[in-house]
Amino acid sequence: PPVIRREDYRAPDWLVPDISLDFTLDTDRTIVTARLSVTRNGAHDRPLLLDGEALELLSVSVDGVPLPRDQWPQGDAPLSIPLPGATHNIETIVAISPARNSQLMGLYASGGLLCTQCEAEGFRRITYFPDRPDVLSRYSVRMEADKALYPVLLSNGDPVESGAGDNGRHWARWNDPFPKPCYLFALVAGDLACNADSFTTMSGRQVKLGIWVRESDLPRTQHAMKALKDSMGWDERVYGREYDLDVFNIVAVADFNFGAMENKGLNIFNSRYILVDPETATDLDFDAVEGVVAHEYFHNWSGNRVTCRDWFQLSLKEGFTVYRDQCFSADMGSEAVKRIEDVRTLRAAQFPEDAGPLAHPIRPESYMEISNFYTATIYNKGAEIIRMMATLLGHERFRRGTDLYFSTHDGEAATCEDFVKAMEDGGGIYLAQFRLWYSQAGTPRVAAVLSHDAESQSATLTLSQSVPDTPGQVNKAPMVLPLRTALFDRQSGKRIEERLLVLDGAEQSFMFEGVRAAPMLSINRGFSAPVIVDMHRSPDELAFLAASDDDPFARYEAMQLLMLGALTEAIAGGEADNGAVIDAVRTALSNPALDDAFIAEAVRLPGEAYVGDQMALVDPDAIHVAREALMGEIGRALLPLWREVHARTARDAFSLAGADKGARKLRTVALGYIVASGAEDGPALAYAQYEGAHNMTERQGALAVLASIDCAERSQALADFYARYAGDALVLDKWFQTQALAFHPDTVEIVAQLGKHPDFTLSNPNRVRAVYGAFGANQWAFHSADGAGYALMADLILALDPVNPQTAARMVPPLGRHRRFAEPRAGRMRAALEQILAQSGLSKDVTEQVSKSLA
Ligand code: B3K
Ligand code: ZN
Repeated sequence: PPVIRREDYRAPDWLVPDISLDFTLDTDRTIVTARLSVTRNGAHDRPLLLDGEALELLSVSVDGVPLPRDQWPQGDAPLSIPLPGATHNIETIVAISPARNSQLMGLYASGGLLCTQCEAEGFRRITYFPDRPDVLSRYSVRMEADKALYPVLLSNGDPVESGAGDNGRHWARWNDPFPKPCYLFALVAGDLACNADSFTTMSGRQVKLGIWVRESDLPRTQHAMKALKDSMGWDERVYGREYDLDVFNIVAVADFNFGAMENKGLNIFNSRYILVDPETATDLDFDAVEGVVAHEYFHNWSGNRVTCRDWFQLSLKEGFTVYRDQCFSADMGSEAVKRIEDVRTLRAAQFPEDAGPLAHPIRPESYMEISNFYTATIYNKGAEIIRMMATLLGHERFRRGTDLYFSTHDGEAATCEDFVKAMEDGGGIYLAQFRLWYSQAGTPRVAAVLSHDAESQSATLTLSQSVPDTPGQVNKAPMVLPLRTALFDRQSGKRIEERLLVLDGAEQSFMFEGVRAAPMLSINRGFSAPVIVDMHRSPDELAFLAASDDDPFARYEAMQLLMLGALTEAIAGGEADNGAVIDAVRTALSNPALDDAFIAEAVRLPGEAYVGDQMALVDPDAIHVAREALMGEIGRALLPLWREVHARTARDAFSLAGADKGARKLRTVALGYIVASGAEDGPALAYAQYEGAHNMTERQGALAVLASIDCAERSQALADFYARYAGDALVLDKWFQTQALAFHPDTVEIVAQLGKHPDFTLSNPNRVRAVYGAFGANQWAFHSADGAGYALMADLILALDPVNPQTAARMVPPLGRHRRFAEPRAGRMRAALEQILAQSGLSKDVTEQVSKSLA
């Protein structure tokens, strides 16, 4: 496939200030008439180029004159029209088939609905158009459909007119006054019920809010509605951003490639990020709904009002919007726990990406298929880059920067450079070197050495940084790393000083005065920079920080390091000091000053994949054995305490209050330790939690614990769960996912069977992710030494590619980590990749991911 390069960007030759779209909707054959007013952009004599894909062209005319057929494009080639004047009117009529659109890009059918997904390049599957984000148009949309099948007709902007037609058909017209790129176009037609509400903006305007779902799902939309209203208020308070249309609609659909989509005034959501209630959704699901609703809403400013010039700038809207939704969720719940969760996600998804063959900077230089760049790097590392600017600037100056960014670029398609410039001009800071974060890939490593001089009563912290080589990038320059750092007195345990150190050279020393005795170091507090810190700290020191550091993230981090130390030692065959870990866990469990949610985070062992990331070469079996052993030991050593915690965290009734959510989280962690201890009543206790649960958090938590052990209760609970929730796709996803994530010795075989289950389908991305996405994240099972896991994944990718290439390509990265594993695994992973690449007719999505993974 051809490679698109950032340096090749050229402003569009033709602009399209206005477009009117007319849809005659039908699931098998929809007719789309598009009328474009086009204007020449600058002095040139190049033709108008309109992208199109999988379109059946029925007619095209220029200023009312039909274009001769010999000038029509072949296949998916663009429609090229030479034009003499400065402005022209183009009309095209095409036919498309929503029912046969299994890629879920463009206009497609999902559970009786017709809906769209256009980002990044799906609009070209609806009509001929310059499908690039820097062409902004005012849209006027008319839809006509069978009234019985599609009683509700929605599009962007405001509804303007509707009426009845012949033969049981009806129509509606919508106008969007805000010029927008075509990736923000949306349309929905279907039999939908509405949770209607309203919001009064800060200037006193009434906005009609609607969440549209199947009638039977209405009771599950309350949390999303609350999240929407909370987000609208938060963006006014924190960023001064007010909503700008009279209506804001959200539609939930079952088949969706991504989480959700921020189409102007008409967000379309994967139903899993809208539909929650305590019986069918976990607390994590509730939090995800809140976070994704906020994320899409926040895009109205960071993404829609100010959009991206080209797709290389994707992190401009995604990194910033993730940062915004992270801060929102922190404000709505526990800031400390939210930060821990976000860092865990970054380390689980982004650090491995940055260390592997698919590493790319947050502003990539090239791509074959842009869909492959909706990555943890663009999103989550992108958010960390914004967070660092906010840290360097402080709250007020950061706000001045964002105000300037929004006011300068409102209505424009902007670049990452525009954002950084606004931070400089508005915030009064010089970010020249900081810009390296946009161009250099790889996770920087910081080595820290702390020394103390008794005579001068000073401590010196020497920091050095290195940025690893990544594909196409070697010998990188030092970056700007804001490291929140504190020193603690060893005797009193008191904090001596906290400072924001900015490491911007290869090596620098920082002096602390008035330090009487050799202090303890707490560094990268709050995870102020997305880096890996290497330094030696004794188990004693870590135990102190785990118990007493006044930065909650640093406390969590010290605990993780303590546990990692014990695990690494055991994996290397040494005698680990598990006593220190056990003491630290006991201390955390018995500290009345800590809330349950934080305790649950602190006492959980690092995941197997994260342990693997610390090793030169990953040994999945040794990691699994060591981690299970440590978990068993902690379980046994503190068994009475775990039982007490498990009993103490039981609740008679359900509530979403933070304390109750924390209790539920800790309860299942405690259950895991009790079962790991080998206590005879472990499985029965787990089954009792499973059966007695009045909410999905505890029920699925118990199911997950049971899924990893061989016992009668395991099959009993799985069978019960399946029967209990038959017909509820979102809950059934949990049934699939829990088994694919389990530490059962037969997981590979179980996953193979799940892939043949009657409820498994390649046409629903949630289901594919529940089985194979989860399986790829299950290090021990996926990397089974015989290569059976790799073969299973390769077969899935090959089967899925012709159906849904975007989702197929997302399954490739776990196979690409072969450099991290020894033989025979490494060779077997490469063999699986080669087997995929040998397939003829492979999509460019999968081709790009596989060929880069093999390079
Ligand atoms: N902007 C969408 C991305 C969907 C594109 C999928 N290829 C979701 C989001 O980040 O809000
Ligand atoms: Zn987004």
